[in-house]
Amino acid sequence: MCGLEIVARGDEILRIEGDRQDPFSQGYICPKGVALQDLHADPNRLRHPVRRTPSGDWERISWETAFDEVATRLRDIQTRHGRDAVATYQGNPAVHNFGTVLSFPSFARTLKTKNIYSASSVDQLPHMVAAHAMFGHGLLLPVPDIDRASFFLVMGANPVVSNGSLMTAPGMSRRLEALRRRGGRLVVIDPRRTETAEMADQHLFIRPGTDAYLLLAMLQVLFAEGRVKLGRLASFVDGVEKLADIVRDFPPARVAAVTGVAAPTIEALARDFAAAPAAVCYGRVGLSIQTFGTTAQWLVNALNIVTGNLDREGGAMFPKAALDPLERFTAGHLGAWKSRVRGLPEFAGELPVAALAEEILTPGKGQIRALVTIAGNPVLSTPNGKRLDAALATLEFMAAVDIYINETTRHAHIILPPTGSLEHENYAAIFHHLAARNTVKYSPALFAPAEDTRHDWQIFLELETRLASRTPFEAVQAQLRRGVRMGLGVDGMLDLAFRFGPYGTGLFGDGLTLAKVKASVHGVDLGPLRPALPGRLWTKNKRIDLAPELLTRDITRVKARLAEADGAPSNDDLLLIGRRQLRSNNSWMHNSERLVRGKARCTLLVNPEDARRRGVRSGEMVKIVSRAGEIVAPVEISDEVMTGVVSLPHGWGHDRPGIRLDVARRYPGVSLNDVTDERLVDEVSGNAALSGVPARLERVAPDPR
Ligand SMILES: Nc1nc2c(c(=O)[nH]1)N[C@H]1C(S)=C(S)[C@@H](COP(=O)(O)OP(=O)(O)OC[C@H]3O[C@@H](n4cnc5c(=O)[nH]c(N)nc54)[C@H](O)[C@@H]3O)O[C@H]1N2
Ligand SMILES: Nc1nc2c(c(=O)[nH]1)N[C@H]1C(S)=C(S)[C@@H](COP(=O)(O)OP(=O)(O)OC[C@H]3O[C@@H](n4cnc5c(=O)[nH]c(N)nc54)[C@H](O)[C@@H]3O)O[C@H]1N2
Ligand SMILES: [Mo]
Repeated sequence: MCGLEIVARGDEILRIEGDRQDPFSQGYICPKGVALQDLHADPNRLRHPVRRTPSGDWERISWETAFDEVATRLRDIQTRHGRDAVATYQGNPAVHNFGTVLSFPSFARTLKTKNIYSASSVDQLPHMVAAHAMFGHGLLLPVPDIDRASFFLVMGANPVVSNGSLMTAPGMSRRLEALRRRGGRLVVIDPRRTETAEMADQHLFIRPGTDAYLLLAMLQVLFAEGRVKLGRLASFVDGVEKLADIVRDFPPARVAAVTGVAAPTIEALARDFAAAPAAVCYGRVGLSIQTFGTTAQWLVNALNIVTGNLDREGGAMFPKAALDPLERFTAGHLGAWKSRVRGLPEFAGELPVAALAEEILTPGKGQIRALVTIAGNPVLSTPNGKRLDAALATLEFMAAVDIYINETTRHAHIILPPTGSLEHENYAAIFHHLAARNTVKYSPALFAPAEDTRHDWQIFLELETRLASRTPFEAVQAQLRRGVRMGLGVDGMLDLAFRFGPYGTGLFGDGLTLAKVKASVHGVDLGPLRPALPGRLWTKNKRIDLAPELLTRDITRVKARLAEADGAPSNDDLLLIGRRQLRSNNSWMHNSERLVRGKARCTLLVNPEDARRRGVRSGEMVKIVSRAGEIVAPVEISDEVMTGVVSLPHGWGHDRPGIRLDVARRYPGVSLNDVTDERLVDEVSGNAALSGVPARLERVAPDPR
């Protein structure tokens, strides 16, 4: 979503800079944008399908052979073991790839399997479950109107580094500086004093996993002191009394010990938030990847609603993108079926990835025997990755649609590599829908695709066509569908989406078309976010439920845990959290020298007091031990983390045999997800609780060498 100006000669990129004329990003660029040139030129990037040989080498095969073999193997396994024996896992870059967004769903439907997984359940699933329960659609996600807010309460997010997530807004530091310049206030609640916290008026440490308590207490203060003011929302919000009832049991004094935030601080925060002309509470990954993920996201919405800040300028608003994903994707349903082994609920047709390894390893009807991964690296990105790593090695068949042979795809029998991101057109369908300003932008392919290569969407279409052709009649149908989609291409489909979208006027008229968007190379500004409720709600009665049964049920668990915390003897466990770094992108941009060089970054942050108590020193190697496993990492002593908390970035651990990442393997680090625990989940959604994992430190005897 950052406009880029790329200067190239032939196939060589000379320079990448931020596009100053982009109406949204206004010249902002981050190091990962610059590193696109390394991806483009990376000799490790696959350009042709490869098949693993019995000796563990890789041989090049033709696309036709690759498509035929993958389809035949998948279909054969489904014939022998049932439909659910084939699983798919879709990773994060899939959502950034318009071709995949368009074509993956029908490919997955063709498989007719219940075993559909994605990175959603190590990320934003709790947001979606809360949005579905309250607003009627899992993708109706409120976005902070950051450019007009006067009070920005950030919980479990570090937008200065992550650049904003479910809040697309390039140039976050600039936007936060502007907020403070206009007299606004920034408060950050995080177990680590982050880069965002450094810019804030106030930073509060919070014990990992306890945000629900803090939010309940803030709500309690607002109700008790008569500060609840829904304003125009009152006419379409239900459940205010029910919420008032629930929060009564959580006065600040009751939650101070468990959260680590003093009662008067909670009271003042609640009052200031309610008094601000336009305030917005924003809770992101740190709130979702914890055991109370969905409850926390529900309460964030509730706080915005009872202070009248939902759908208000400067509050939490709903963008209007040129292509509306709400129209295109399912609104969602929760728990229509459960995972076979542990009974975790599906949401919108997907099962939580925390269950993937056990579904592969546990024998019985419905056991997963084959897997297709798409733009994902679950060995490094999902809980207890080591166990999944072992599970993948037992599969009868695995295929990967990916550009690298990495920790996950090394288990594949066949890898189908798509073109690089500069070799196809780009439209950020999902991210315009989550943006802090309405804009539309299309980027044409900069380079012609290398010879004999395929785009992601073409790969799915080819596989789908083969899989859908069970009978001669179905084969004809599938070929026809393929013909239409090949003919339209991504451009054709996008043009139709614009014409029939919120800014279009159909086939005729002077509404938005792809041609118009293409003509504005820097992007088209469609203006600031505008109030959209109740019209945009997807609930049947066009009303918001502030206290839906699905969510309020979890309060029982919240209370039980609070009572447990009261009685628990203190032990020596620390709580392990992650952290993101500017020159990193989950697990997969570590093969760019410019992003990984310098001081080793995969260090364990330990508070000075915890370090002293355990006698560990800076630079020393320590073993981090959890229920799921153990890893060894160097200590970095820092009061950036609160006492009782340690932090390690995720996405590292490039020392596994068989990967083809020449740069990354020189900066391996260790994988945080070898110690995160697949058994720790947010019970409402099944999202992995990757943050706040109990762990202890052990000193490692000095290496005799
Ligand atoms: N402990 C801990 N774990 C976490 C997190 C955390 O905060 N803490 N964060 C979680 C979050 S939010 C996420 S989103 C997940 C990410 O988890 P994943 O999506 O599983 O992992 P990525 O590292 O994003 O891997 C992306 C893969 O896509 C490939 N790729 C890149 N571009 C393309 C493309 O255009 N097409 C195709 N087909 N492939 C491509 C890359 O080679 C790489 O293999 O990690 C999660 N894991
Ligand atoms: N540079 C860079 N940018 C990225 C990515 C990347 O890997 N690198 N990944 C992208 C992706 S896939 C995503 S989803 C977004 C995520 O975007 P963000 O949500 O902004 O990502 P994080 O930096 O992981 O921020 C999570 C914060 O939650 C804190 N935290 C952990 N546990 C708790 C808790 O229990 N309570 C509270 N209150 N805080 C807690 C952590 O200390 C951390 O500061 O970033 C995206 N942008
Ligand atoms: Mo993510």
